[in-house]
Amino acid sequence: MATFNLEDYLSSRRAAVDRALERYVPDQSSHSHTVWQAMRYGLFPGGKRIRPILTLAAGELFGGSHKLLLPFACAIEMIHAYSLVHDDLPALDNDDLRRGAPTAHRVFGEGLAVLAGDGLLTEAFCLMTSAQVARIVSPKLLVELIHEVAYSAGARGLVAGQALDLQADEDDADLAKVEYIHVRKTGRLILASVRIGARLAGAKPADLRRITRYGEFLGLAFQVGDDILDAEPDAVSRQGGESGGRERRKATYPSVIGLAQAKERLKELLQQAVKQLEPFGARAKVLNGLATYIGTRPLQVQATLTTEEMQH
Ligand code: GRG
Repeated sequence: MATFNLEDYLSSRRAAVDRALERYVPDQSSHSHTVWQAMRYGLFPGGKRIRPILTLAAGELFGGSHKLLLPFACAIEMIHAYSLVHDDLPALDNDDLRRGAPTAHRVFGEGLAVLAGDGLLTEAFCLMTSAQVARIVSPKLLVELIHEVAYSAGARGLVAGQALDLQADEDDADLAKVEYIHVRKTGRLILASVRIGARLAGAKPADLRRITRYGEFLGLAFQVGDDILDAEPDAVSRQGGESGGRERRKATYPSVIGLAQAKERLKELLQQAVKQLEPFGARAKVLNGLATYIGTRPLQVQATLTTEEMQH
């Protein structure tokens, strides 16, 4: 049997996501819609594409096809891209750089950056409700999935987390509050990415519960890892060098429990995530590998960290 190579998997799925995004958010320059250029600027070149890859990986585990999974995977990535474009705005993080390039508002101006974010968010819902999706997903499931995405992205998820983060100050930030913010700001969309893939592919209730717990641990781990990277900007280089506004972000794991404890917590969360996958055995190698991938940079360990190592 061929050995599984996570890097190969990631690059093939990234390419599939990029090809699909090119179709879903085409270059509309013939219509001279500057807003489409600004939307595409927020989407291409992408970052890690971790959320759509999670949707594909969770769906593949239960036999879902890319035809079924890609529209939702890409819609979630479009929502993620919108959140970054808006987060970089002067009113929020006021960042000049994103992924090593000038932020959207630096290139297109603030007004168009706001509209590009709005466009990406609403186009995501156009995509999920498109005729091509409605042909292959039952109406009941479709409504439930769209509700889940909206719930995760909206004022009970991403938007709530971001608002609380904006208001948090160092003096009243404790662990419970930080976790509350992280679960919403970052965790909910990652959880939705995993669950939507599994649900589209018809995962049974017991399996969906396991996948849900995996997604919850992974989503929180992702943000704890991001906090650690922020606290150690020199130790592991952040691609892109964005940093503006980060001084203002006080509600982080390292700021409330210290860097060493934050790393311990990250390890625990990843162990818990991986543990949920045990009943799936080797079939879950991709989701296992993705947990390793997410934990690797912040923990400064090699990409060869094995599932067993994470469990001990
Ligand atoms: C504006 C509603 C609204 C929300 C903004 C995205 C966000 C919420 C804030 C950005 C700052 C931050 C620390 C977000 C947490 C989520 C996070 C780590 C985003 C970066 O995700 P990656 O690493 O980015 O997947 P790439 O570049 O790989 O796509």
